[in-house]
Amino acid sequence: MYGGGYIFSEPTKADQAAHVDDPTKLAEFEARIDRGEKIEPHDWMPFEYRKQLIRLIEQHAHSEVMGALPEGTWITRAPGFRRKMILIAKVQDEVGHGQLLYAAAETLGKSREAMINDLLSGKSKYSNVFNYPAKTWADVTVIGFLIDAAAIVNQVANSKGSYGPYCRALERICYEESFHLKQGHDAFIALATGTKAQRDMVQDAINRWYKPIIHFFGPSDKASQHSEKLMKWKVKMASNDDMRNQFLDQYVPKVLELGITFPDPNLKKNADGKWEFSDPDWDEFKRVINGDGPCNAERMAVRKYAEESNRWVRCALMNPMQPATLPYA
Ligand code: FAQ
Repeated sequence: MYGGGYIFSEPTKADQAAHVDDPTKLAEFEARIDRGEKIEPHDWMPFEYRKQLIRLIEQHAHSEVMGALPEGTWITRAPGFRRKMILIAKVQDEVGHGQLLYAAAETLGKSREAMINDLLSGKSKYSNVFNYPAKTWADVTVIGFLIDAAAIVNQVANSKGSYGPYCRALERICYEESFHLKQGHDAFIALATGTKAQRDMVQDAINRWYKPIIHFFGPSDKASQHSEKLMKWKVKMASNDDMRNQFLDQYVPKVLELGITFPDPNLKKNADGKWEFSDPDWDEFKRVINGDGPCNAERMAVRKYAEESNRWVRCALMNPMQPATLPYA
């Protein structure tokens, strides 16, 4: 069912270290990547390429599903019927993105169940930003505007990458994220041009979200563990620092033009066109991505509750006596 017949079972560290790819196949594979060809699930691929793709796509899928939670809590409290309908549609889209991405990761041979288990056990990560609280409606506008914008910068770049199923999923996701970004910008503008209380609320939200957004693109290029390999194999099409810089370039002016400021006196563009900012506290980033952020426990508890209370639905769908009901990816 998965990975064109290939079933990925995570090898031990010793086996991984001992694994050597066939050098001829590796050279052919790298030549295909250099020519800009797409790699498809039935194609030969290096062990490490498969493993890295599973890690990255799986984390991305978890991020979409966990990312629905901070905004989801605001559906009942959205200001007005129109905003409520839009938010319901957006949250539903995010979960749909999770579905698309789990399906893309499944083509590499890891089952969805194994991925969900790894999320729930804390083995697999998800984006840092979803471990912060959405305290006010302004937080929802910051997520819809700036987190979606950050996600688009990353996803548009990576949709030009080398693995076919991931790129196709990203293309579709980007269309929907563009709508999310527009609605987020609209809601953000409504507050930023509103009453003093609304402006204060949006400024407070920006003050709290600034650092997590800087963290969103990952550690600096010097500290990034996976970038070199992922960029060589065209899984990542831009480095963490380049994506962060592109985001700041596009969106800092859009916030400043509304009279909202950033809580960092050192945020500025230098003569080379690169953004500079204060040390964003990478220790906090590490704590958050390793399970010790302000909302990690709450988010995981909600996910575990959903997993357990809906198990009967999956069991009914996955009855082994009725293989035709399996969800073909
Ligand atoms: N959060 O070596 P690098 C969204 C980890 S979707 C948590 O630089 P890499 C939609 C990294 O995993 C948002 N962990 O890693 C939405 C690694 O740990 P590991 C998600 C992070 O992979 C919007 C370690 O640090 N998008 O928002 C983060 O080369 C609104 C070392 O880092 C994607 O997942 C982080 N921010 O580059 C939904 C896109 N950054 O695994 C709802 C695909 C780094 O060795 C509402 N992913 N880490 O234990 C990517 O492009 C890459 O994975 C990066 C990180 C760029 C995120």
